[in-house]
Amino acid sequence: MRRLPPVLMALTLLCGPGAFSAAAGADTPTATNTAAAADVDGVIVKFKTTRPASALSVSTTRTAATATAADTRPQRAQALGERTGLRLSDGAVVSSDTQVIHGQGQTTAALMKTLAADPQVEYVVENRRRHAHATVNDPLFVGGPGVSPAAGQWYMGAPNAALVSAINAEAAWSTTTGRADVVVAVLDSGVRFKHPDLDGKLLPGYDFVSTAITANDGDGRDANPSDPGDWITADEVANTRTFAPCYASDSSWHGTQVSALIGAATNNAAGMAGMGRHVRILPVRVLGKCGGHDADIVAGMRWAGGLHVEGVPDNPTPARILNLSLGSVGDCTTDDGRIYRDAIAELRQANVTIVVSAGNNNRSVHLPANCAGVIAVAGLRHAGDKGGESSLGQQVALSAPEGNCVNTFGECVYPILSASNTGKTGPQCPTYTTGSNSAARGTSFSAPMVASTIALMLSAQPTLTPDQITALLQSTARPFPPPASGDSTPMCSPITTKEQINCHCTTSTCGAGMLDAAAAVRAAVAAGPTVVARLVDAQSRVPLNGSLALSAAGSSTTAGRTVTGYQWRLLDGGALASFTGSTTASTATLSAIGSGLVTVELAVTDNTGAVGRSSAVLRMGSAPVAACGPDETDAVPSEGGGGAMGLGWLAGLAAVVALLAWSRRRAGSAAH
Ligand SMILES: [Ca+2]
Ligand SMILES: [Ca+2]
Repeated sequence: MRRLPPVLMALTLLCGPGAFSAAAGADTPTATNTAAAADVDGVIVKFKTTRPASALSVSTTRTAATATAADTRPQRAQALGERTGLRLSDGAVVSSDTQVIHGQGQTTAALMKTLAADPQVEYVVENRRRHAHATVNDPLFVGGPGVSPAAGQWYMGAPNAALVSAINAEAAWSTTTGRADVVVAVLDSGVRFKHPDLDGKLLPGYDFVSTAITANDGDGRDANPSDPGDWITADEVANTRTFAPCYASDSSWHGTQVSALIGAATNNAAGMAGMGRHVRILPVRVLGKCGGHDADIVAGMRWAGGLHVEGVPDNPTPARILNLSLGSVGDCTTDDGRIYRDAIAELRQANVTIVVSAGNNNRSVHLPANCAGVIAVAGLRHAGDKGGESSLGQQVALSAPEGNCVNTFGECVYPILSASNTGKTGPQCPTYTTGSNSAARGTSFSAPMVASTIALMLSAQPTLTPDQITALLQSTARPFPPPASGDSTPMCSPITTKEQINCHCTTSTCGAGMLDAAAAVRAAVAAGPTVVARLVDAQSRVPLNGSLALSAAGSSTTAGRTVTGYQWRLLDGGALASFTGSTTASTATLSAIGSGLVTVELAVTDNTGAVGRSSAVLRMGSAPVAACGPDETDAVPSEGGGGAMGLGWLAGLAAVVALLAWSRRRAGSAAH
């Protein structure tokens, strides 16, 4: 087994100490090649079989130390001890001629040496402890002592009595780990491209914020959706009319947090895991300082889904899923919602599924989450009741964790851990939100859990329509837990004009139930004949000149059919990696011959000729270098979307004019 790199080796960060303290010291227990004494439990002895097993020197007289009424193990220790002069006892049986032997009063090495010299012994090896392989090796996924929050990414695991609302994403990965050609657009504040858990996972995207004062990047629309920060000073609130509706605040890095929940590099032995694993993120910047405006949000939605927006180059990588963790008060059925209604109808026609967070005002669902045709997501506490912030009402489709603290002081116990940046104004160091001063909570984080699940569903069953997806998510959602006896927390009320902080969810206030990603993905597979190609990557980064074992284990086809063929190929990055050996078997070996990203595809064929595909973006060679500090050049990836910079300024100017003509008031949509 190749030694796994230390947790932080992949994070070549130019940050001061402390920025990644959450991950420090959390190494994987399987990483060492030499077992500590505590990990060795006796030695395994293979006895020679030149004579029948019954003729081996097996004592029928049990020693006092080992004999019990139920002990039917072969009793070899006594005779072996008599021959070697050691005090030995019998242990677990491996086979008819192989058994654990425990020794007393000598080291394991001395015991092995003595026993190996016995004429009836073929060989002796340590009986070492092994550990279950984590499905992914990202240290923050697991959490534990020294990690903040200690619960790690609790919201993605299997639900249990304590973590009732966990979404079962880990189990969904046994069906699919996502396809690189399934794109989720994140309509948000932009993103930090060079965060080590996002580097390479992001498509170029676009900046749709049309006013420079909101955009905070010196111009209007342009081809760079990187997030320059959205901080607001007290002076700006007091003296700048645009910012009067907002509070003074540090930069939120909201889009980075939402993006990483969906698509953080996973199984790279660093940082966090992303729910969509191999799916790609399309960052569409629509929010800046003090939120964003309807015109920019709707233009960004239309563009993200592949529709044409005047003055902007068409999107070369349209998204099947839009995630909007934003909104504000308003009713979609009135004139407030008209522009959203029109865009939603167009996007649904284009087979685009739209996920929107319900809002954080603990009253009625925000706009655009209350528009028909979108999937509105409310927020749950870890225990399955409604989170304090979450809005609620009939328009909610289903619910997912939003993070909650439990404690009223000290560490937040169950926040939503995600990627972020240490900069209070402009960007500084890549980091992760923790349970202390940056605890992330709110329905902004519930929506991407649903968006990621849809991305996995479409990875397994690409033909699903938005209505089918909604129905499958709802039919597979787990029921809200009933209140325990003596629980004084009220039931959530469908009368949403009054504040409802923490309450017990009902299907008329929090949707059909609690998101179950694994059940939803399984249901997506069952929804139609399909071949599921499951690409298993032992590790998503391959050292230069190293190799990676890939497997199609878990690939399947509809009942009654059989898988008949496999085909592995590189969709891009052919100069950086090559296959060693067969590319038509159920396993393949990929070797790194350069540094950079490659996309690997597995195609699985069944006996009817139906083909299923799965793809993964893997990093060859050196780890990404995360630049840090105000001089950071947050370069947009080169593929696609190029050549738009020159038009961006003009497009921005046109958009400002259009915005002024269209709207006489601010919509003031804010991040949830
Ligand atoms: Ca701009
Ligand atoms: Ca990671």
